[in-house]
Amino acid sequence: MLIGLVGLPNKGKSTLFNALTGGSAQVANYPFTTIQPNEGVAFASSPCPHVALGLPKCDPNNSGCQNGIRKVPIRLLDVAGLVEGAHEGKGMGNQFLADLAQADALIVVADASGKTDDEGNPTTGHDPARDVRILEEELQAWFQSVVRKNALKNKGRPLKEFFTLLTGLKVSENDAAHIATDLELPEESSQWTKEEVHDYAERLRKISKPIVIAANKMDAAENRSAVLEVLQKRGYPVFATSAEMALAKQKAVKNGFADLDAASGKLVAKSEEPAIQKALDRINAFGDDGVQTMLDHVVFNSLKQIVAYPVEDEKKYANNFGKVLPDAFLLNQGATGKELAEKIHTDLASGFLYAIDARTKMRLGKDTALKTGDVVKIVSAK
Ligand SMILES: Nc1nc2c(ncn2[C@@H]2O[C@H](COP(=O)(O)OP(=O)(O)O)[C@@H](O)[C@H]2O)c(=O)[nH]1
Ligand SMILES: [Mg+2]
Repeated sequence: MLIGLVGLPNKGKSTLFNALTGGSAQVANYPFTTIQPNEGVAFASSPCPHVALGLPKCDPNNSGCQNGIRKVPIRLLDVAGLVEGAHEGKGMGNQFLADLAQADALIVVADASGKTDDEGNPTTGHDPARDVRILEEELQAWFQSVVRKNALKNKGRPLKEFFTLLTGLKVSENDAAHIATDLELPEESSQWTKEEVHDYAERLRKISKPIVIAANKMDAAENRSAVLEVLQKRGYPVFATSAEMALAKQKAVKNGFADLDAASGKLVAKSEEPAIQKALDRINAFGDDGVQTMLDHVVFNSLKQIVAYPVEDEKKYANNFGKVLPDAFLLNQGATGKELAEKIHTDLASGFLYAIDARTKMRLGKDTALKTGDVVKIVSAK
């Protein structure tokens, strides 16, 4: 799972990236090993079943558990340089677009305070909807150029082969074909009109790169509800965020100035010093920084993921070494026990016999979809 942070310069992408990946060093084993310089590990959060099962604790291995919340790692990409004209190669734009092709979803970072212009220079009264529109136009132009290029390349060949060419954009051949049928496009892709290329690219973009908007720098916005309303008109989910507040909160805890009260999400001062108290009061007064809520929305709503927990010993909710709920896996909504087996190991999947719901100790039907929080024992011939 790869999520890209995109936006015009100085809107807060890197700050958001740092806020979301800050704690990543604390979790030892990620299910992926190669991490690019601008890539980090962030965490989708979901209630850990150890709480509802009344277990004293869990022993997370591929994930973390904080205050009863399971933290499932995902990859996050800070994509700088997606400026106006990027699709024509401006500012090494093509390279950034190539990085983005692998993303499953995008967070478009807008400056809700209106205090940075298109180039990232200080200003006042900048329309934050522009921050989204320019990005949208760049993404659209990029998708159009990819579609046009491959449509011409596929001249004289069956349309089926054109869909295969698009898989680099992380779109399934099924989805690519479905859109073409829906738009009633001609079989010969090199004959598609400009409008047909535009419409096809737009549908492809929306399905392969779902967007949410971070209305960032909300702490510095003058009229929060007005800004949100303007951004909501773009037609994507909008989240009021303050990456700066999120980072400040983490730093206050890390530096020993405060504890985080899990229930209220507020900082509790550990120091009597007025300057520190004042800084903490400011953070607490702002309230929810919105950053984690937004990421969870991307994973569980935009990308329709669930979290499932495989165990070998369903009576103890543990693996063979007695480790309780060691692993958490993200799966597509609708995934079955077999698909969970595929995520774990190819042997487990090829020898798959059936799955057991550890809560009920009952066999799951072959086609039964797993639910988020399910604890599952896979029974395999291998
Ligand atoms: N007030 C405020 N400033 C922010 C916030 N997020 C980022 N900034 C500031 O905006 C500037 C640009 O941030 P940066 O993350 O480097 O932007 P990028 O170019 O999009 O990566 C820096 O001075 C940040 O401190 C926020 O939530 N609130
Ligand atoms: Mg940056």
